[in-house]
Amino acid sequence: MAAAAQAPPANVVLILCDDLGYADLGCYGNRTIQTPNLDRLAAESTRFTDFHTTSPVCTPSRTALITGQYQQRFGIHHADGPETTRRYMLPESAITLAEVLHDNGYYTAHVGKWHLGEPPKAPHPFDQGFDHFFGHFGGRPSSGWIRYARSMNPEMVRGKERPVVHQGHVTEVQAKEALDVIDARAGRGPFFLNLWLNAPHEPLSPLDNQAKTYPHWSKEEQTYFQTVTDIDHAVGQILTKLEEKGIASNTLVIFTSDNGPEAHSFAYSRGAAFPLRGMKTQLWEGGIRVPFLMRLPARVSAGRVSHAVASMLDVFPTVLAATGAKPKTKLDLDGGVDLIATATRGAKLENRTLFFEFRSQQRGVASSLPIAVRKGRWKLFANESFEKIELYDLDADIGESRNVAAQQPAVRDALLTELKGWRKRFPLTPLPPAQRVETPSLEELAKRPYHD
Ligand SMILES: [Ca+2]
Repeated sequence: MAAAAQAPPANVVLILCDDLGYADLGCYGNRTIQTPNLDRLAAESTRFTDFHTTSPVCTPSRTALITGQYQQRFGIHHADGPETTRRYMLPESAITLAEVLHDNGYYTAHVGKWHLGEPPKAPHPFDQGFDHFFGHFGGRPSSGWIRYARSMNPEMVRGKERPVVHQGHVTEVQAKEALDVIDARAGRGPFFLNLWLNAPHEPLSPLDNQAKTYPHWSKEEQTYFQTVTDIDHAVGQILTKLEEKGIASNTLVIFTSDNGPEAHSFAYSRGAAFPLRGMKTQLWEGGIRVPFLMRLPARVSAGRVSHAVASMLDVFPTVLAATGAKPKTKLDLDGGVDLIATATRGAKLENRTLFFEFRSQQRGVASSLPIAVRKGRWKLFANESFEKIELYDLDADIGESRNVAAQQPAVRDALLTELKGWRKRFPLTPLPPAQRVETPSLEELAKRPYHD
């Protein structure tokens, strides 16, 4: 105990991918995409097989990660984006993980995609507890404007400066900044590096080496697979850097994704979620169950596979437990648990209840029912009036293909009662007004202020 008390607080490197599918990594069963560094990380980590985001799209899922609270508290129901007609932002009143760590003496850096609202209308990451910002505010690199987004030579914003074009692929650019942060901060007190990679979200660009790595696949598949392999390369560089700096043994590394894979009708998106049903924008498992690796040598079991029913809501309390950071005021978290204690004990958390909601339609993609509840092996879906009900037994039917609501009335009614209780706590709120915003010209964008 004395040694533990003297150990410096753990650093935190949190790597969040964008739209990375449940089955996109070798360590999650993909037999094509090469991810040797992530497979090694998995062998040194506890690997979760049943980890869920709170939403099948970016902004709500990221909100839950950074606040430990359901996104419904902030009225966030969909991805923020000027061209999706509705705007969402994380208000300054939210207490973020970065704020708590900052208050406990951590240097806090955000690198990569933010997507919690675009300044100046939304709070800047500096107002959400970060000391350092390098990335893009919208859903895609460059500005939030889809027309100008690109993954090669992307524009990035540093602090409150205007965006600047950086040479190279967006993953390389973001990884380089992450390495620079580690170089600058290692040995100077604890740090929190929040690396939210844009990849493998669109826009994807064909990459130089893809045909060599994946010779027998279509151009679209090659592009997507190489994009994931490049994420793997970036993670390998970061792990090596932690070792070189002598801080790997005292750094919590988390690797996950914000939601399931994009529909294959989108350009180069070829993500996989097998054996799960569904994808991004759907509440079937493929939209919300994602890879989750957690490494903290000496405190997290290496090589363990955890089947715990885990959630993005758990990240906040897990990081607090790993770092010993204490919030200034009592936090009002939404049922998240410390996964280090859980993973180490091997508990399955079968009695906890997780809730999911996604009410928007995506063009060309089927919709699941809009609200769902998960408890142990069971998952129940409902529509907003609770007239349509589906119940799936995930232990027997991981592909959610057989609705057993009629065969399991007791389970159905118990979960329906829980779902109604949650709905009462987080009432159905109207979506923000739809806006049609004209895409500005590049000249107009160049004049756009990035700070007040
Ligand atoms: Ca996403």
